[in-house]
Amino acid sequence: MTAVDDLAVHRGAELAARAAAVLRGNDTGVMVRAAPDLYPHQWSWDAAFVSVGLAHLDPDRACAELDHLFTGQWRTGMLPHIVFDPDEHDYSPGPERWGCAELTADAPVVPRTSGICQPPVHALAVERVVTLAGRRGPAAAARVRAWLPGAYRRLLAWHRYLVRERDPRGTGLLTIHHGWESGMDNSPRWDEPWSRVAVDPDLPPYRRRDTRIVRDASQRPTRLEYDRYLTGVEELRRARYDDARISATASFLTTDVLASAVLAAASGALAGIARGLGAAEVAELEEHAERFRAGVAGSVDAELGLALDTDLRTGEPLRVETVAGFAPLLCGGLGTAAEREMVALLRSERWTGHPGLRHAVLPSTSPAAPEFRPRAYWRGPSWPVVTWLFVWLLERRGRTDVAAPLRRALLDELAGGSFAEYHEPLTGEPLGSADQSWTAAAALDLLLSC
Ligand code: 2M8
Repeated sequence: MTAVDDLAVHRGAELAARAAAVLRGNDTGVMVRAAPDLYPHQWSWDAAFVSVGLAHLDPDRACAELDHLFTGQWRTGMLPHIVFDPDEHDYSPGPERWGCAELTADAPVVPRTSGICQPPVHALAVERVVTLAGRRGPAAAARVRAWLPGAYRRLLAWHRYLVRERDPRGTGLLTIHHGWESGMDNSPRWDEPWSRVAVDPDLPPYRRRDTRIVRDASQRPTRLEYDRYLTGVEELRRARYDDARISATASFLTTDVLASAVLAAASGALAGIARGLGAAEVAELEEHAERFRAGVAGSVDAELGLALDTDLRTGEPLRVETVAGFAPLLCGGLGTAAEREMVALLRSERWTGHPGLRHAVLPSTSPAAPEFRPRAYWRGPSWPVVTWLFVWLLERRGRTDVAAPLRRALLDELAGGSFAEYHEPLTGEPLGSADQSWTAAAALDLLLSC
């Protein structure tokens, strides 16, 4: 090992130690907050990512994190996008605003939860927790193996909910009821459908926490955007969170290619877990994986070369160049030539090859697109967790050739050690919340899994 290698190893160890300290610092004892101040509760896909980070430190704590999320699971099988910390009252929209337990018997009374969901990365996380526990020795592996059957039943109910309620016609594409369900809150993917949502004239007043914590308003959604998001929540309340009623009445209703690709990959992971447990649902889960892979592959737009969401209220594709368009790379399903073209696009000047980028990671919107805004929430900045998801699932599919440069660039982006929620992609400036839990989890996984 040369002196330079030595230094790199030392810096990597230091960064991993700081990432571990972030997860410990955000741990309330029962859940890891998504971020220390901005997001003081447990978010669904954050918890899955966090469990992978935790599995590097303490696999039992990783399982407990997922178990806590499972306590919020609805009777329908839905995993809600937020499980609220009962001791934290200053977050909007909070549990009273969602009013789930008051409006439907499907929601748990304890803990309080939101009434929507997020991309189903959980089975992928569990697959990884099992692998990482295996590396920590026979005792840790045995404890996680003992935990696995219970987690499997929860995940099966979650996947069956998505397939049954969010793709009732078997198209291989998930429907979402609110932009927040995509996890990419005010991505320009959703501008068109939100533009048709008239703000409820009787919208109850609200006090935002985000703009008090992130003082630079340009980094957060605008007042009008937030009014529309909360109008969307009011509509879901009026439908009493009933999926069929929402499909019939909600103003915002779209497909989500990224969540669909995640479901395809996660169904493959869950089928593997089922096989290992000798469970009866292997064929069912493999069929889900196949159906959603095909749905995602079938959404690729010939002109843009990206997979597109569809506005289900107009039937029109949402023609915006966002990172979600690379969804087929997460789950496969394109033919060899089509995948080659998509990888070439990813490496091109419209994306990671853009000459202005500080790091060749994935920005949330193409820097060459008219919608690109480098500081605005989900409209241009790069989210470390998103690039990590691509690295992880590309490697899982054996595409290490595509993952390797992303992995290197992401480690460079993370080297500053602020564990920022997102970065200005042209300067690398950390933005949003510092010490974001899923960013720390990404750093731990990248540093400790090579
Ligand atoms: C962001 O979402 C919340 C609302 O749910 C927000 O904007 O206030 C998104 O980035 C979402 O994907 C993430 O799960 C959440 C917590 O990190 O923050």
